[in-house]
Amino acid sequence: MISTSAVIACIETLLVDVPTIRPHKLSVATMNCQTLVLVRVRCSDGIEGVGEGTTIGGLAYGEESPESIKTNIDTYFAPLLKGGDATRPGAAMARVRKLFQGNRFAKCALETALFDAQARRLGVPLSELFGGRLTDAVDVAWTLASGDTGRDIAEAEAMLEARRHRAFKLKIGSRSVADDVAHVIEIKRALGERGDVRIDVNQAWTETDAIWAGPRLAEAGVSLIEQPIPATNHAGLKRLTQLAHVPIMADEALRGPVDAFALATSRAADVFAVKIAQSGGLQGAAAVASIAAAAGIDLYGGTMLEGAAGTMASAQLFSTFGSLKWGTELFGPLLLTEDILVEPLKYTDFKLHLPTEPGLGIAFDWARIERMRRRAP
Ligand code: MUC
Ligand code: MG
Repeated sequence: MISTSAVIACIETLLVDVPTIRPHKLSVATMNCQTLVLVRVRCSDGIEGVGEGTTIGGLAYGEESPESIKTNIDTYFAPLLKGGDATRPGAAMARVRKLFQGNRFAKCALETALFDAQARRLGVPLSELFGGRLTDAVDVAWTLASGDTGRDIAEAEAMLEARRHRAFKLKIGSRSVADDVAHVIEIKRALGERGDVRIDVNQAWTETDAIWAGPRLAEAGVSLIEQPIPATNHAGLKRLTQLAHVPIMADEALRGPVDAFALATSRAADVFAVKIAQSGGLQGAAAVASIAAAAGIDLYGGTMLEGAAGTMASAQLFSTFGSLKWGTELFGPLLLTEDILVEPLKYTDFKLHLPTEPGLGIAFDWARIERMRRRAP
């Protein structure tokens, strides 16, 4: 019997700035720090839920910043939901979506916290509210993004040795196409069959850049090309997909079910990088996955380099997908110098292991988070 007696008592948002273990270079930004946006929902029955709405490089990657996520939850979403039924996260989010446009990351953070609380209330892992998990562990790729070929090779070797990762995504797009392709080929040559090498261009190429690079990357054994050209150029993505040199993955072009439907209808990608934040939350990401499955498009479990909360929320959902052919990149917490959990997430044998405890299944070290959180100026 579902309890109907709990109401949402309080919604708190926190910004937590955490340095990265090394500079993380994308074509759009170099990250030396990640700002986690945590949402804490407290309910009248004493149950709490936590969500995360983290993005990359302030406003460099998307149209929401950590500060806008916090402000819009505090100013608009929280007052709407306070005092409402905590046992119906779907209904609460339907109200939010009806009244407020956009803000997918903010909605994802809030939705995750509400579902985490409800799953804890019911005593089941979050995955069980989304159809039930098919697996207790998901494959995890690592991103090589130091900007230095030798350092990237050494980093990949260390990951293989530690049995932590064997799939590597290389961030390129900030140098000339020829230099970037040479960098990728050198890394793939060094790793050989021991490492699966993929690239993420973060929209930096023109279509002709991508046409030039495709056969060279195929020849070198690169397995996947992620978002080579601007997100809005669906027709170009489709043309590159049809060239069929290396499978093409949509990332920034995929901002939820509507984009997924459009991309699937025109078969503009071979693979979808499904992200809970980009999809506007867990329900949106589940819909993206269903559209991909219906269209015969492969799935990859993406990240916005979230900390433990967003990473585990993603893992809980991805564990329910019928097929996750390209694994995930849920390594966000490993890129950070500080942990915010009582017990860190478990990464072994190239996988992230899912807990079996209720909700997200993780315990936050609130005293530590309180010390680390950003204070108002
Ligand atoms: C992206 O574009 O995929 C995911 C992994 C990583 O290194 O960057 C992110 C964003
Ligand atoms: Mg990407």
